[in-house]
Amino acid sequence: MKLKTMLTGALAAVAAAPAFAQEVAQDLPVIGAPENGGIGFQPAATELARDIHWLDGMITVIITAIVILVTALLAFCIVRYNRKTNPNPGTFTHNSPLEIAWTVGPILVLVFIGAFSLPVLFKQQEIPEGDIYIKATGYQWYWNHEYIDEGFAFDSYMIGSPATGGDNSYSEEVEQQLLDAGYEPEHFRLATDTAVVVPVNKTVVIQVTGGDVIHSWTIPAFGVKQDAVPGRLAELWFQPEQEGVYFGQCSELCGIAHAYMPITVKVVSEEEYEAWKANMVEEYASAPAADAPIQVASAE
Ligand SMILES: [Cu+2]
Repeated sequence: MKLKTMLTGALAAVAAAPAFAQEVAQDLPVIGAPENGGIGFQPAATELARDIHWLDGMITVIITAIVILVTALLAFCIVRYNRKTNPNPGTFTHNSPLEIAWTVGPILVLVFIGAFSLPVLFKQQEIPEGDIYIKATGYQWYWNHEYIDEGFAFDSYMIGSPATGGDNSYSEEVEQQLLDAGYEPEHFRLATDTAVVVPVNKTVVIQVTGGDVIHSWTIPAFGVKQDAVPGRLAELWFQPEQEGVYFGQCSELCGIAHAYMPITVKVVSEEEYEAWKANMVEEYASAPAADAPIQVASAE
C-alpha cells in the first residue's frame, strides 16, 4: 500500500511537472499584444472589437468638431468683443433663440451618439448561447480557468512569477522559459505558463468572478473587459476570428502583484483545440468520485 501511495504521489508529481507542456502549435502569430509607444488600439479580432473601434472613430470626429467649434467661438469673442474693439458692452441678459439652440444642439448630439453606442453596448452585454463556457476566477495573483463542461481547470501564472520559479523580475532564466514556451522576451509580463485555448470562430462565454478581491479579466483585441467581483458571476463573450496569441492583463488594481497576473489566450483550429482538450482532460481533470483516493485508503 505504501508503495502504491508512493507511486500515486510520483505519478501526481509527474503529472503536475510539465506546466509548460501545452500541446498547441507554438508557431501561432502573436496578434493581441501592446506595442512600445503605441497609442492606438490593438488589432480587432472580434466583431465586438471592430464595433468599438468604429464607435471610437466616429465619436472622435464629433469631439474634434465640437472642440474646433468652441475654440473658434472663443477666439471670435476674444477678438471681436475685447475692451479695445468693443468699449461699450451690451447690457442684455437673455437671448431665448440662442438658449434654445445651445440646449437642443447638445441633446441632438447626445441622442445621435447614443443611437450608435447603445447597440454596441447591448451586443456586448447580451450573452449569446456559447459553444464553450469557461469560468475565470481571479486570485492574488493569478487566474484560474475552469472549462465547465469539459470538467477540467488549471491555474494560469505569469511566466517569471514565484509560482514558475521566478520573482516577478526579468532574468535569463525567465527569458529561457519564455522561449521554451514559444514566446518572445518582450512577452514578459504578458505570457502565462498555461494559456486559455479556444477554437477559432466559436462563441466563447467567460464567467468572471473573484476569489479574494476584485480583479478584472480582459483581452483588448477581443473588445472585452469584465470586473471579477467576489460573490458575483458576471459574463462576457467573444467569437475570435483569427488564429493567434492574444494577451491581456488584470485590469483592476488588486494588490502588490497586480501587474504580474496576465491573461494569455490562444486561438487555434478546431482540431488543435480538440487535441489540446483531450490532453488537458488527462492532465488536469479531477478523477471521477468513484475511483478517487478512497480506493487507496481501503486497500490497507
Ligand atoms: Cu489585478
